[in-house]
Amino acid sequence: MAANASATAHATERIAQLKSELEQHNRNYYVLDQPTIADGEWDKLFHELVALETQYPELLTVDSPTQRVGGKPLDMFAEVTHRVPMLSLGNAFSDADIDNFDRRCREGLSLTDTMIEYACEPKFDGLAISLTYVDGVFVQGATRGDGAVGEGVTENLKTIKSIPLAIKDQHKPALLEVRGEVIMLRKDFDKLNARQAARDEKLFVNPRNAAAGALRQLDSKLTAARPLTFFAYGIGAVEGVSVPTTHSALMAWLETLGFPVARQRGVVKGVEGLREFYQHIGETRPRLPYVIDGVVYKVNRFDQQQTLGFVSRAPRFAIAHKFPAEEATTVLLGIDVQVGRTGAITPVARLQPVFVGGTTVSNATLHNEDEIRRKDLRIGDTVVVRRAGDVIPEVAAVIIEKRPANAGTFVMPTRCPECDSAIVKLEGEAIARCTGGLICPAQRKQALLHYAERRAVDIEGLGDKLVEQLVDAGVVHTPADLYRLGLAALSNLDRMAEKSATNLLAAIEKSKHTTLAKFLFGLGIRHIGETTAKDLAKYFGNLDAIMDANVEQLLEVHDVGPVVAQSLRQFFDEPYNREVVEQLRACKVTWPETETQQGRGSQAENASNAASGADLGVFHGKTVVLTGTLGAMSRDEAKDKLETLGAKVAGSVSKKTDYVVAGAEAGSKLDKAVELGVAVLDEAQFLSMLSDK
Ligand code: D41
Repeated sequence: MAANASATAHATERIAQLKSELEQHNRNYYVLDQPTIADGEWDKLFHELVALETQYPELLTVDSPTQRVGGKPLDMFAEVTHRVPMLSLGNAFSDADIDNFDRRCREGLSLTDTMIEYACEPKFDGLAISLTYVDGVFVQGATRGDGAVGEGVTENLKTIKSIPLAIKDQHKPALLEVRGEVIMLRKDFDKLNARQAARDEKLFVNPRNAAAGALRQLDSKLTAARPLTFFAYGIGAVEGVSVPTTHSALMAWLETLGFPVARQRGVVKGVEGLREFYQHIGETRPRLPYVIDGVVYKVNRFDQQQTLGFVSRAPRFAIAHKFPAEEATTVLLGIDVQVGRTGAITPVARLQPVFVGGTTVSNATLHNEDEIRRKDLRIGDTVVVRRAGDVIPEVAAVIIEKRPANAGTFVMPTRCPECDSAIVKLEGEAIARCTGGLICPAQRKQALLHYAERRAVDIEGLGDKLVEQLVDAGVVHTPADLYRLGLAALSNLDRMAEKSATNLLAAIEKSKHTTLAKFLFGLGIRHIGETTAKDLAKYFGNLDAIMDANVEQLLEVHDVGPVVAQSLRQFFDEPYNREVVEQLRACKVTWPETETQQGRGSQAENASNAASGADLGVFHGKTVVLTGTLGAMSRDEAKDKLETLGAKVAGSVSKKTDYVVAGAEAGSKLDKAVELGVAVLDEAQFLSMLSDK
């Protein structure tokens, strides 16, 4: 027994030593950016610790570095009420806004001649969180949520190596809440996207989205696989320790406790000082290791902060000074057109590659012909390209003075660049379309992707890169060809491992069992969205009845108007389309069918909904929230448009929101959307969805 006790004592000591060494190395690497040990050495120490903790499970503690790897997946995040609410920050966009801020602060503090001392720091573009330490040990982490209640993401936060699991101090406070932002460093973001690309998976638009997605995983092992970083900017509740009396001293103190804080901090006096700081950070911004969207100014002295207090949820003593959307000038090399699933032709600017807003931009959408005319774009022009946060790059303006004498005008092609079919523009429509239908390879690719969508027959793993290869290699022309694929054909493709090929074939096989509504939706008939497909399936019960119905019969269906009925008729009158349907049936794509309900008088229940029925599109039946300023239309116009399309326009973002349309200077609703994982559309995406019904 004595030998046992001494072995345990020895293990206890060694575990403590390993924990402290490993956490110090973590800090050196992730916080100080100065690694002092080779990766292999670190692994050795780590595995020694794992072995000891396995042998002596009673010695395992929550603050052990072995607890950073992610644990069991959760069913949902718990609600966490913040002990001290997490406030929001007001925004300033101009010098005048800053003058006003400083004046209000001076008035609030009755200082007429003295300059206020401000602490200045970068504004990280990430997700605000709160970390709770009890007796120096990290016990709970939560998102900001609405400021009062957030989501418990403790397990996910533990995987972030720059977040200390235990406070590095002799006098550990009984309670300390540390507030800050979770972000992804640019280099980690680039690596992550390179990995996504290599796996043929979707790329993240920006570090903020990548970080938000990672933090919202219910399975912390998935968070652990994404490289996140944390920076502290404040505190919440504190007990059992006296805190410094200024913000700058607080930051220095947090740093000694082991928390990462921004290096680019400053203490300045008066508006002039604020302006200089803003200018300086603005200049260094492109070289910073992280994305920032502005700077934050805080009255440095806590007693003065207290005097100033709050207006609603925002402190009077602090403000975020936002940077304008990043802009760069480049040359418009040409204008190509892109063909969408329904043949919509979108002009795309080909640009001399330019680094702006965190990425290299070589294309920008031009929406439609009218937009090009409105902006007076000529090929060869020097243009201003703008990219703010998440949004698709856009051509903001032309620098007319730099226009070369031989600048060319854009002429909408009359034939599709992909299939040479005629391009037509109907009266009153802004969008020109390729008339090639499924003969057009571009439309065919989109049609295949649409057929494979989750809301359609759902073929998991059939993404755009794969479809591109399959169509270009001439292996797949129609959805039916998917069911004729074998291992041999797939293994000839780039980057297709046998395992993924087998998985894909299994997913294709599985998709053979579907429903009539999903199948019908999957055919990608113009104007036939998910809801209309369901209504048609319910009304007619079987496919033949739908294919053979005349316009009058189709008009009997709930929400089907003349445009939808015409579109269905046109589709099924095309022998090629019928042929594809027959091939799919021959490939044993099946669904439960019922006898036709036609004429059984099921219309009564639908009568009240028999709106125009035309133009059913992506927004039909969806809940949409508008925020920020749109360039192309007023908010009321956008609301009208959406409502005409059958969407509900709501005033606040919740889990039930389908889309948030974020215009310029979108604020807390956008934050909320990101927090809840609601799809966010920028103006360009919104406009393109409005026109591509
Ligand atoms: O870097 C940031 N995003 C940042 C956010 C920062 N440097 N300081 C901040 N300070 C505050 C107060 C003054 C209210 C403590 C903040 C935020 N708040 C904040 N982040 C998200 C909402 C509020």
